[in-house]
Amino acid sequence: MFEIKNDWKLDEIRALFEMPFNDLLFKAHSIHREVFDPNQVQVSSLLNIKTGACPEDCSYCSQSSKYDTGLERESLMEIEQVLKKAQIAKDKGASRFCMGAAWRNPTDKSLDKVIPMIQGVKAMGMETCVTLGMLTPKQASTLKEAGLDYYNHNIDTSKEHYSNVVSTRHFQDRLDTLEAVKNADINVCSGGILGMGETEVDRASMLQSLANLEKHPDSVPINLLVPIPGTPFENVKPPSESEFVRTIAVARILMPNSVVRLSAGRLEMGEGMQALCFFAGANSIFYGEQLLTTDNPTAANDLLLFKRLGINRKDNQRLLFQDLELKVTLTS
Ligand code: SAM
Ligand code: DTB
Ligand code: SF4
Repeated sequence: MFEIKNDWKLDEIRALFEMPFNDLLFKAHSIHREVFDPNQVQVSSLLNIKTGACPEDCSYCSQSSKYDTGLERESLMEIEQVLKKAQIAKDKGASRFCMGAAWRNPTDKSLDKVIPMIQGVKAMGMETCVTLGMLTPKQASTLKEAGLDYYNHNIDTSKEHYSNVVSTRHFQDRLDTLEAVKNADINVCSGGILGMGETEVDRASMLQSLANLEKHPDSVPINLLVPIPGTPFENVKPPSESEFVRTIAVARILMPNSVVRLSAGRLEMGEGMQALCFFAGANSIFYGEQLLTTDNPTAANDLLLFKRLGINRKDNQRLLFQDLELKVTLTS
């Protein structure tokens, strides 16, 4: 464990962003090694259990009803189908299964349908995570009673840039849900997206909001925007590779005990960039061919990446990967 600080000043964080790249990475990696095994990366798989027709207007999202993204709407999946997908993810080596729904917030009736999914996935021996939109404190307690391990709810960007990204809710709404999740004693997973026209100061401010929460999120996903045709952000200029890696490094320094997830956007990242992100302190990925509605690297490619980088060779996930490693070796 590392000393936790949650009174970070914006200037202190900006100063980290402005450090020479090598110094910043060295600092982040040194902290990373003190807390975590630097060659271990946690793997989570994602499943969208309800697709599209979302009333929110998040400018990055394929599932908002406000934009014509060509996405086919699907109502809540049946539990049998969900558990089948979860078993596939488990067989491929995922240790956590995260279910997402395109809701502004779940109704109590829909939450009742998600609960057996959580229980079913847990019974398979995987950790569970759901991302269902805004929650009331009572709904958060219901999820806790169902045995939920993690709730994902991203703040997405800085409080200053938030209204340029979403107009149908406020930054404070996100913080309120995070508070409800924390109070229900569910592990918090919260992070953001880079590549939505934000400045470096916005990135610093977003990380400041996460790092100054009363308790740091257990898990911090850093997504690179996957540009979706038909959304307002389809043509926004992405950050440079070093800007992205810097954000991972600063997240690691500010939140030393949190797992930092290199999340959406990995299809656009080469082996070298992902390796730098792992060096800078990322120690989790989304694993499996699909994110929610867009593609992710194949499990076989990720296993090859891990093999080349010597990741997960020493821990017990090696057992889970053994079969697939063999397949990769035979087919590559
Ligand atoms: N509706 C719920 C919500 O918004 O909290 C849960 C699902 S939502 C799709 C989960 C998260 O996925 C968003 O908060 C955002 O951070 C991320 N996300 C969505 N679309 C993305 C995109 N095109 N590129 C990168 N990340 C994206
Ligand atoms: C997170 O931070 N990233 C994931 C998960 N939490 C739910 C979602 C990424 C979505 C990428 C775009 C898509 O596939 O629709
Ligand atoms: Fe809806 Fe979530 Fe997409 Fe926003 S990010 S439009 S809330 S599914």
